[in-house]
Amino acid sequence: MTIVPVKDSWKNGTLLTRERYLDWYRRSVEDVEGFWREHGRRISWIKPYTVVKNTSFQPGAVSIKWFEDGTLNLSANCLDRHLETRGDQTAIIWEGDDPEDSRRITYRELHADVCRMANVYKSLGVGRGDRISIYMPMIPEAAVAMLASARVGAIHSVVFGGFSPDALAGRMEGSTSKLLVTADEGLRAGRKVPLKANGDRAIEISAKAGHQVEKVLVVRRTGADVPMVEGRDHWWHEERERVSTVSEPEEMGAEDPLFILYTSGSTGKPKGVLHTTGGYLVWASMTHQYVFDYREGEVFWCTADVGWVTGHTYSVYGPLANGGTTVMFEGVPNYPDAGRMWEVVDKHAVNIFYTAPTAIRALMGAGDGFVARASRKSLRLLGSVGEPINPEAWNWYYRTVGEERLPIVDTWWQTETGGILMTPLPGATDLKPGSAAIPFFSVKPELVDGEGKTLYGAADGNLCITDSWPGQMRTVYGDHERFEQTYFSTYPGKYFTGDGARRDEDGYWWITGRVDDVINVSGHRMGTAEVESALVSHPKVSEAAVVGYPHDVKGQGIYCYVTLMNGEAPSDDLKQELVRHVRNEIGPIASPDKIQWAPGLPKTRSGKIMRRILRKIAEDDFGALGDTSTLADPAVVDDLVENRQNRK
Ligand code: 6R9
Repeated sequence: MTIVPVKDSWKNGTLLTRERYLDWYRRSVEDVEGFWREHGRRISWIKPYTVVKNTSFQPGAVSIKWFEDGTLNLSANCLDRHLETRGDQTAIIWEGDDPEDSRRITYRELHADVCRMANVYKSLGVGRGDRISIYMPMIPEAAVAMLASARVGAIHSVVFGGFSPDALAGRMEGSTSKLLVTADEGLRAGRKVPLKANGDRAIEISAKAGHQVEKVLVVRRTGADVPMVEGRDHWWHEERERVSTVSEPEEMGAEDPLFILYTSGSTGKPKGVLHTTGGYLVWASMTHQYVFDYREGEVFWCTADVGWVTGHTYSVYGPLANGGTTVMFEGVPNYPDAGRMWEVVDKHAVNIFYTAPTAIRALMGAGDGFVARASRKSLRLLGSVGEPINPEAWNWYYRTVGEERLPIVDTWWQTETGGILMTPLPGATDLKPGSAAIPFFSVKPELVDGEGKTLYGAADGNLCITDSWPGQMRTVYGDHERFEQTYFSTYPGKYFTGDGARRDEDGYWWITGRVDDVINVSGHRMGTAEVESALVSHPKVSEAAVVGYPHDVKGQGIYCYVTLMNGEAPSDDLKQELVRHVRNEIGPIASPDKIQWAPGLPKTRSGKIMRRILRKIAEDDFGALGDTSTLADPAVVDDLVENRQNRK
């Protein structure tokens, strides 16, 4: 296996040398409180904390609190405290979908707009503790809406603009949002996305389910003529003129909720992951600085949409907390063509570029010519996140994009973890393609086998984390029991990540992928249960089972086994109708890649679908179906295998 040793140029001027990492890591686990008592001060507190850590992973008593008696305001940390030293520095570089469209916003301007939006929120009757759903394109106003929410002490729930009205409705109901912030339309690859219309529809759906969203704030993006409901809907550009640019930030407790972000799990509806203010911000700012070795004045570009946790922590909060310059990109990697990313890198002199393997694979497929068209000379560091990166994609990223001069940080983390937990550190770690390398400060990973027995040395197993870190989620919004059940009951006393991992003989960590019923499609988490419930909500479908299968670009594709109602005839038209149906129910990211008609599904005698077998069939791995003797009707497997083979 190849190892890329740390280059001298990566060590040059780095904050974390190998010695310092080892020294700090040791202290961060041996004297957790002392370590964070010191590093918690990197952000500004209104009232300093005296208590650092108060956490328990014990089943029945899971409770996570960091810096609990401190008070602060997150937007003041990201804005106000920078005004004196860097008011005129660019905070956000916005790059529109159209290559002609871009904007630079200084800290002073961003601060003024956030204050205005905070004042608009207040005028709409929204404040401390209220929930705000944000359904926006990647425009600066999305960040403004988030920061303004934090400023008034509200709790935001950002919903990815690619989600359907149904999905948005479920999230607005789940969080009982009072306000929806949206735009007239979004713009992606030249195509318009009817955000306001979707929002209207979602509000109707929620109202039927008994939840009334009271107000809608609409940002004008494309200028489309969208209907406005008198008394309920307000234009941001009009309200903005009526309010002042002064807004006192609310003094919040460290453990006051900051945001809810819905994410897919192995069962049931998406969970509202809740993050609070103090610990999250410390973690966001600390990881952003050290993992990316972020240096004063650098331009940082995380390509993630703010609809995902990566967009929260590394497009908005981490870089702004550190007084950095962050790029927000509205478009997609292959529009107008596959050279767009590298063009943007040159255009805005990007120093750090952080993206997902799925994008890397797609661009790799488009050929090296697009990369060569740009100089990329500003780049100093590359990052990867969202799914395991295969060695081929890693090597292309390293050789072709980075010309073997840039380190790659392959960062492993989750919505639940708030920020990066495992990663190489550019000036300290030799790189192994595909390995997330080593744990960040205070992160204590552990491998356990199926019975929960701890594995030592080089081993393969289920990845747990045995103690808390400041950025950890605090609860599932409104359902603490589900929080304990999902993360702390499988291996009592440990946080179970849902991922499998391997630790090699050098102590490097390799994430092998989800071991639960979550699939990772283009770096986005999708619960197989969600897609199944969308499929069975179609009148012609009686049953469905969904599994992931290897996909060249997306990492995993969505493979659906569908049993039709008695008397319904399978057809290609019906397959297309089902694809459309799932897109309407959830959104385009949940589009089934393959549908296979299944006269029956392999089930145990107790009625449990044996997904293990379905995964093997989807992977064309018929030799490894394993024991089918516990099935209620082993013959269904033969049927499925035969259908699968005939399809070719
Ligand atoms: C940040 C984010 C989390 C799941 C996680 C894992 C996978 C993320 C990874 C990775 C291998 C990496 N994942 N980063 N797998 N290597 N560097 O992606 O959050 O959307 O919640 O997904 O993504 O399976 O459990 P989220």
